[in-house]
Amino acid sequence: MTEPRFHGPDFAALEASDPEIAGIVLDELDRQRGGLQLIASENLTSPAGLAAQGSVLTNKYAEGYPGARYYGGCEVVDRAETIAIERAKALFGADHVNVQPHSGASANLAVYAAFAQPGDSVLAMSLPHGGHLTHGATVNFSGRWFTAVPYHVRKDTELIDYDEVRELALVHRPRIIVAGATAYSRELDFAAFRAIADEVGAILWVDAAHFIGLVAGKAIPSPVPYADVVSATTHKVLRGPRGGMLMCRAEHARAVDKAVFPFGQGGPMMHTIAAKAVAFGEAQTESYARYAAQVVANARTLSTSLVDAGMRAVSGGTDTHLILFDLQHLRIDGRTAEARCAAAGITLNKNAIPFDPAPPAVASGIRVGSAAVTTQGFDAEDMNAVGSLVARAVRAEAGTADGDRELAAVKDEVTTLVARKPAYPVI
Ligand code: DSN
Repeated sequence: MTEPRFHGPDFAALEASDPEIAGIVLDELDRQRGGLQLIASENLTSPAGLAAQGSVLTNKYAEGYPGARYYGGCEVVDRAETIAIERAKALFGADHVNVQPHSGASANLAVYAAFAQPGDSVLAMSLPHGGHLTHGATVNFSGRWFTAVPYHVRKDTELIDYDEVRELALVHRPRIIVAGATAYSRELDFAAFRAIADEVGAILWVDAAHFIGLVAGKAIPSPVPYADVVSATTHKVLRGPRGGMLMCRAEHARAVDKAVFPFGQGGPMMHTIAAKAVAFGEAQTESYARYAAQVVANARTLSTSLVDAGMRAVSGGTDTHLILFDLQHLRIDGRTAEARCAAAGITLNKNAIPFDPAPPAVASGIRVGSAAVTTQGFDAEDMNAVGSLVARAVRAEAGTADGDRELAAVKDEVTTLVARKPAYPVI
């Protein structure tokens, strides 16, 4: 009989050597399983992906790229990175892929490094209207080192104002135009962005961090044919490990690779890259395509359910995995709603809405997403139940006897709901 190959320590080893940290891991598993996870940027990575990430590949230094490393002994991890790249190229139809960025923000730093010089202007969605810190916020490197020109959504439709994007592009002649957001629930018009970028000679960068998993599952159109460069994360709808990636046209391959390493990063995380390969493999399956379609269907059901319960969906609904709700007419701010939901076992986040009169730490809205609960197998009936529970929690006045009773009742129902379709049922 041959001995089984050692593939990494099992959880018992952690429990034996460091029960304190082992206990935290188990507590977090209980937290993820015990409540409704509605944060739009989160998901439940597969057990196979977790195994790859928790593997001995973490030990290897591999500065450089497959076949051209600055360390010996990279022949095995080269195989993992090459498979990750090839799977991503096939999945997205990209000319060139870089799977080394440690995070979405690191990937975005590399885009600036590849395509712009400090002081250049960059046209991107305003953060309060749904953009991202790395799209020119003053507290971020992007706002400090580049001249950010923000575009907005229209007040009447709450959809991106493409006329304003074009007008600003003609006035400011930006080096880069960014399409992408963290709190915008509608499909982006990549063709419109491309036409504007071509008119002013700008690079079109699509930050697809939020929705790349829907693109992988063919649930929404792909930005790859339109963009010079696409940045993304692998841990949101895509359901892989926490990390980033870049895709670009062949002509930009060298600039993008040099911007990731050596400009922005040193050694790549080979364990995470192996887990990215696992996620890309999983995303090539029919069952993943069904998952991605269900994520959108579930977000729409949740949106309808909460609108029926008296909330206002920003832009009237969703085409994706996330929805933004304006709570102003309920006279409940986002911070209060987030806290009430937390007390009921529902995890979501307060979020600024376009033209928000409240400061970001309070915010007038909440953002919800369907990726994690869909991974658990939630269907339309479950999402209607989720909508009703969220609506009850948001309205329950914590600190009053009635409110606390209601929050406890909602929490009981949340516990029953998630127990029927638990996260990680096989662990
Ligand atoms: N922080 C992420 C989100 O929640 O959308 C984006 O980086």
